[in-house]
Amino acid sequence: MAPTLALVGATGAVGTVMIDIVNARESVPWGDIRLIASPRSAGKKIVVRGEERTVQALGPEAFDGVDVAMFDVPDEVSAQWAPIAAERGAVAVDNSGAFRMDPDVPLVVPEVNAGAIADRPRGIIANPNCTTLSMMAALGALHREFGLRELVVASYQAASGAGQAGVDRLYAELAAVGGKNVGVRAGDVREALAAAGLTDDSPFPAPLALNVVPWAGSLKQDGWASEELKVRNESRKILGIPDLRVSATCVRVPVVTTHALAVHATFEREVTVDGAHKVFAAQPSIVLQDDPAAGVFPTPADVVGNDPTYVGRVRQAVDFPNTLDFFVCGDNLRKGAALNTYEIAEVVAREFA
Ligand code: 2RA
Repeated sequence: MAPTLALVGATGAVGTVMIDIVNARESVPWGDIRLIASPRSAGKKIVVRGEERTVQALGPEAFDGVDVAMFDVPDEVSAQWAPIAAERGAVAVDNSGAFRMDPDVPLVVPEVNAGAIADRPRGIIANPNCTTLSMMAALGALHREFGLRELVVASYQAASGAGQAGVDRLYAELAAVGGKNVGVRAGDVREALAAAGLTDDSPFPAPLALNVVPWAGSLKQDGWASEELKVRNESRKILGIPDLRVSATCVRVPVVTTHALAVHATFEREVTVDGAHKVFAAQPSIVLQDDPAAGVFPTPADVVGNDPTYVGRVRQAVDFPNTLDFFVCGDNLRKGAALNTYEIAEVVAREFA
């Protein structure tokens, strides 16, 4: 029988993208599709694959008869409810940070480590953080061919990584600084925001309009930001390289959606730009845009709304043997969140065929 899918967090920002993805699929492997959200959103009607469905309130019974439950909810909601879904017989595919580093929960990017899905003692599969995910298709493909040894990355993260509040804040700040002679004197951006009344709490620790902010996430030990440690720990787990040397600097930029990363990756074996191009070209989920002489390289403004990982600016590092530098862009709400979660669910659905 075709499995039943539940979407928990159906009315949230990522849940909404998830529904778009389900609606855009040519065909789906699901029998029933159930929408679940907080009691506040229960009763809302949403059309999924041509059929109007009523959002159910999150509760233990909502998982009865569910085979695969995708969670797009805050960490604490997943931490409480994904185990309940699993106890009730569903495979929980979770897009929060609650289980990513749990040794009994696989952390999966299907084109990199789909095999890990089978080993899920808790009945839960985790989806990586969007920053890690945005580069993982490219890194996984290169690792298979050349053996990754060291990774140094700088991220350029979009405002929507901080949720709708991040997007709203960026637009408000852009409106406050737009069309004026701002950004020419230290402090004048802050003054323009204050003049526009933007003195309330921002999701960002400094102005984002006309600026870049070297901070994403929360403060962890020794001055590291949580996002930077996620890049390190999640890359190690997904790639199956527990001693991978990783150093990351995460930066927020005034982009609405689509994370970008500058990657400096060192390999066991000799690498060439041609060899890397061939590897990228062979990976269906990667689009290679690498012709700088013609002005061809990926940028968030051209990538947003698309599913693949876009790769360009591939160079052989001049002073570092076996090392490539390249630039990747990935829509943090699609492959970085909803799409990868859904792709994991599709792999699990094959178990029911
Ligand atoms: C961010 N990666 O961009 C985070 C969201 N999970 O803030």
